[in-house]
Amino acid sequence: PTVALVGAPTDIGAGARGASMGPEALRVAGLQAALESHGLQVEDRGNLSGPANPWRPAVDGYRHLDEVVAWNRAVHDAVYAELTKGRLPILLGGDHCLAMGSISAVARHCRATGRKLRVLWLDAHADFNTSALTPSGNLHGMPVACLCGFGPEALVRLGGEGPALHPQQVRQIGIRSVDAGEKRFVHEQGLEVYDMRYIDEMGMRHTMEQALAGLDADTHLHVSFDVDFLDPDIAPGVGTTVPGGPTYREAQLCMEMIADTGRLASLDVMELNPALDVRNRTALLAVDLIESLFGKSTLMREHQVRKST
Ligand code: DIR
Ligand code: MN
Ligand code: MN
Ligand code: MN
Repeated sequence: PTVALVGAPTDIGAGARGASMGPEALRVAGLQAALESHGLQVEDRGNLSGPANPWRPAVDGYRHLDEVVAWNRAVHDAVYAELTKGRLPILLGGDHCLAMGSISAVARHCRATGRKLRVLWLDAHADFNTSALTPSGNLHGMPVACLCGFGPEALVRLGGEGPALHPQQVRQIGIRSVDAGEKRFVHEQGLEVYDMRYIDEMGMRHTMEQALAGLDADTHLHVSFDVDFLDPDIAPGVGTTVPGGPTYREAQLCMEMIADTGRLASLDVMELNPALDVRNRTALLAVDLIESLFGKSTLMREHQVRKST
């Protein structure tokens, strides 16, 4: 299908300013040309707009709730429109709170078309805080909880009636920073988490086999890629670095195994912060990984596939 790029230039849910420049950094890093070089048709829809970041303290456990709602409505509407047209939307973030808008649109599309939905959440963080649990009030730490129904009405109902997701539809990969109350809540809700300890012990190959198990021809696979998933040695350009993330090859294998399923139907690329980057290298790495997600393979594998067909 045709890929549609949708920029959401805001840091409204983050704890550091600068993710608002993420969409442009990904464009400058050559995202569109890279996808086109693999034979994909790409349409850049430009950037959405929304309220400025007032940089205020939390009120009742949320920072900038009204502004976060406004941005997520814009994201929901744009992503839903692309899915309806049969496009494969790529949301260019922007901070990770905007995954509420994109995934609520994806869930609504799946309900309308009778498809199953699986969400892969690639992140250093579980993003499963609530207003009662959050240490920061930053809504980029809460999107998975809100999507599962644990959040304010206006965010839980972005995509219509009821929560967008059941916790059972989510697989989290790369997790290594979870707040104390958040950790208890993750266990209570039964989220399937492949944390860094699991990846260290079992390897990325086994991890991805588990996380991708059970996908069928009827499944819409959504990948929500928080760039802080990656080890900060290779990806310094994010607001909340956590040491001990996947290496370059582990991240590539993760993306390649997702590509091999042939089920990828929508994508978020979030939390890239050019203000903290070094000569746009994190954006360039993100583009490299997105190429793998869309089927760029290693030379040996392409050779083997060609021989066997
Ligand atoms: C922390 C940091 N768990 C919080 N979260 C995220 O503020 O809720 N950083 N998502 O990227
Ligand atoms: Mn569709
Ligand atoms: Mn994160
Ligand atoms: Mn995140």
